[in-house]
Amino acid sequence: MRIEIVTIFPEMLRGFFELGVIAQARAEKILDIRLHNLRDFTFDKHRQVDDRPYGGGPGMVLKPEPIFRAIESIKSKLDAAPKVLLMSAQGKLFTQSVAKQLAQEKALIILSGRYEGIDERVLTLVDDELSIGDYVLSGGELPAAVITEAVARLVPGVVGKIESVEHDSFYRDDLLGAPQYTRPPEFRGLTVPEILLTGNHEQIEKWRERAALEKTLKNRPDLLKK
Ligand code: 4G0
Repeated sequence: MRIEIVTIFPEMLRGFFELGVIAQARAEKILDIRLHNLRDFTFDKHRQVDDRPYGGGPGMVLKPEPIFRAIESIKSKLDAAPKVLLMSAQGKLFTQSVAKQLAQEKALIILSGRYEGIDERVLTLVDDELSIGDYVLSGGELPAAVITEAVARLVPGVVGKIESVEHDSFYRDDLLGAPQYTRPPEFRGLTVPEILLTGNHEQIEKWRERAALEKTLKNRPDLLKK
């Protein structure tokens, strides 16, 4: 899968994609992630990506021209038509189910917006405006990284065994994962539930189901109502 990210701060993201499962998948050519500096698509002396808002008001607004040029340039080098996503605090909520849909695409272009604003005409290029949750950040760079990782993990071969993806919380979207323990059996007076030490897999499975239900009730009662 190809993922093209357009941002004014590519350096915020470079290191993130050079570590862990994403870096491994890039080295194996399963993922082709490319960062583009929006300033490279300006042609004026000051490489200006933003300008004052029409109608007045504080802050600066991202200009349409560099964004149009960036997206047109990227598209011209792709074999398949990409889905174009805009990271925005005003977008549709990004969930695991959206990640699964996006993981079916051959190519994505992710445009990282800025808090102050973006010229609305850019939306004519955008298939979906996405938000990773109800909070505001200065820019869409971290949301772009979040979406890239969540989608990339679902691309076959990126996460070692498919089991490691399927056993995650949210593999089932109605129940959180059961608590996990490792050695030692007692640490600073804190013990591991006896049942897990017995090797009785039938009883262990029952315990895990109940424990998962209790955790879901405590942390995410909204999931149980569904
Ligand atoms: C507001 C995404 C903020 C509007 C981006 C961009 C949080 C998120 C921003 C835009 C962000 C999130 C209209 C492009 C940039 N903050 N929750 N800041 N537009 O996903």
